[in-house]
Amino acid sequence: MSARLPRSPHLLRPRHRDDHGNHNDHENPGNRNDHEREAETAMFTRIDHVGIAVRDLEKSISWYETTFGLTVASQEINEEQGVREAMLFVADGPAGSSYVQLLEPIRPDSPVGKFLARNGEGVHHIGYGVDDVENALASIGATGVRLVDKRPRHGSMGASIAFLHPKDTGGVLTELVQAAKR
Ligand code: CMX
Ligand code: CO
Repeated sequence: MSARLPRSPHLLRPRHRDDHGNHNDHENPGNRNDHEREAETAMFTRIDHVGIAVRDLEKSISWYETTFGLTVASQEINEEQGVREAMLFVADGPAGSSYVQLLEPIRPDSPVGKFLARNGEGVHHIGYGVDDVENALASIGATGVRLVDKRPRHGSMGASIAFLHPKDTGGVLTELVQAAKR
């Protein structure tokens, strides 16, 4: 089905690696290296966060603080998403910061409530950083991947977010995150 739709150069661009897992530059001799070209063309700029479903937010925050020494960057309730949540800072990178997002459902019929009932606690989704979430949605949608959100919604720390359907992304609920301007 997706073969008939316009294809995004972002999604189809192959990554060249040699047998040792290193990038090679055979197709681009004497030119810029793969990392430089990827930085210009890749849709994802970083892993923004890993979302984890938890039953008791305070208990989980304490465990992450005590065990891994992480600190809470923000804590909020997102009524629309049906969660109480905390972002725990992991690291800064050139394209922005990375976090662990702990998610406790505020309603059993919410996405995280249903996930917990079915699977118990664990990894719920991956959030990737993008420069422009509307452009990313248009480009990904054109490949035939179902968009849970056709328009961006309000996410943690003022970000604009949108989800892709896990049934079209290899079973991994995938979130696009355009961080708030600093
Ligand atoms: N990861 C992988 N698969 C998932 C999933 C997840 N997190 N959540 C649901 N699924 C799968 C289920 O296992 C189920 O598969 P089967 O049909 O094979 O059994 C299927 O998707 C349908 O599951 P469901 O529980 O009936 O859920 P719904 O169809 O009602 O909703 C989805 C699924 C993805 C549309 C919904 O979870 C959603 O809208 N998610 C995006 C919003 C969200 O997750 N918000 C919370 C986080 C907020 C934040 O990060 O800020
Ligand atoms: Co998230």
